Amino acid sequence: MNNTILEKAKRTYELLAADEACKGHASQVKHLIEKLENRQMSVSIIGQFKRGKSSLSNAILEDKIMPVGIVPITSAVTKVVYGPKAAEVRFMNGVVQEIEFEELSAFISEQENANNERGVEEVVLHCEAPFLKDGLVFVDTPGVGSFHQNNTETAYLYMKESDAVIFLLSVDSPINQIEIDFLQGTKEFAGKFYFAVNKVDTVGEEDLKAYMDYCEKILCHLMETKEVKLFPVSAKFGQGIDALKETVLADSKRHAEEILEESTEKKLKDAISGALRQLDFYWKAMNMEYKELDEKFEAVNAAVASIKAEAAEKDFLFEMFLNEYKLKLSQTVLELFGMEYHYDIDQLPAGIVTMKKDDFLKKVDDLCQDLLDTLNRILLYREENAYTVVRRINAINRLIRSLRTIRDGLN
Ligand SMILES: Nc1nc2c(ncn2[C@@H]2O[C@H](COP(=O)(O)OP(=O)(O)OP(=O)(O)O)[C@@H](O)[C@H]2O)c(=O)[nH]1
Ligand SMILES: [Mg+2]
Repeated sequence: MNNTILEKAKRTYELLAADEACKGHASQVKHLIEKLENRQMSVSIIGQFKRGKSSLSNAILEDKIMPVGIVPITSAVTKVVYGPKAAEVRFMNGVVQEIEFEELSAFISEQENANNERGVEEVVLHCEAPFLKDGLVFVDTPGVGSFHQNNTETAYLYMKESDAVIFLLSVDSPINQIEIDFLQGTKEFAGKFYFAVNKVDTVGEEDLKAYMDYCEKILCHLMETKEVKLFPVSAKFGQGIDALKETVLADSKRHAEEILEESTEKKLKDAISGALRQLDFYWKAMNMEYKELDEKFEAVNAAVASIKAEAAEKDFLFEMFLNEYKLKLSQTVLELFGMEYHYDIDQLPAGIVTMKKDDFLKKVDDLCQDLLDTLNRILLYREENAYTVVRRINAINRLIRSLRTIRDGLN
């Protein structure tokens, strides 16, 4: 294997992991390294709402597992992996719940889980589709551009994770600005693109040709290439599905490494830029006037006190509340300092995982104290020792320089 990207990712990880201010970015890069080492490639279907993404997912997987419909449907990222049929919902608060396939709509459809009020992070399905047999992870995503802003935001957030993507258009509408913007965003992260045009069963040959020629020209321009292959398909009637599947599978066998390296390189660049932004906010926070910093620390202390008070009042002590407190505290730090504060969110089985009051309160205390100690340490709050301050400033400057050097060496 060409080790360059892997080595750069490892070097970046070492640098980030060594600095408490960059824990979240370190964990992002660690995930990239694991994916590259395990050659874990994903293929996601993305595009505007109602292009037929979920229908195409079902056609590719040869199983009607995704809910489809005439109104905006998919509201959560749905990953599919090879294995005996099973479905699990992963919630933002770390809870993982096994569900029956018949219950899927209740979690991933806009109608039954409007605005994602149930707090679904993602759904993972297992099925024995031949397409997945060699370890590909297949992903259906919410469509962009509908009235439901939450779906667009979820799709945009997920875009950062995609390796290979099938960008789905549909003959009932020529490519529009919403699709162009989304495609351009995805270009920053994905290592490979396939373009498919759905619903070809609804037009005659001549119209289809006109549509394909038109979209091809625009896509060549957007992708900055001379040639773009467009797969005409009908998810509803199975037309063209085999050609698309075979191409994706052949590439995933022969070129997985290249695709993953390309996507890792793009994602690494993004992670480093994120870490540099984080350090910039951190720098600003460190240089705040004492008065301003005092006010911010007071606000953090108030958030901590309110969480402790809330915890003390609880009658039922579910472990998932601890994750919810972590998310709340991270949000507070983000709002006050512009910085990300990373907590590991523990995965929990569904059902009622209760705790003893003493244990619960001790854990709440620990996670609050952890935040206060780290913030004090990294922001050198009220630090009087000039040597400590100079050493910290030098360390950050060194880190910034090293990260910039790695980033400048990436394509
Ligand atoms: N005629 C025809 N209709 C299709 C085809 N594929 C999907 N549809 C219809 O298009 C509508 C949307 O399909 P979905 O698969 O739910 O579309 P989606 O892109 O997943 O939609 P969102 O999840 O809301 O973004 C449904 O009414 C499907 O029956 C096709 O190949 N031909
Ligand atoms: Mg859908």
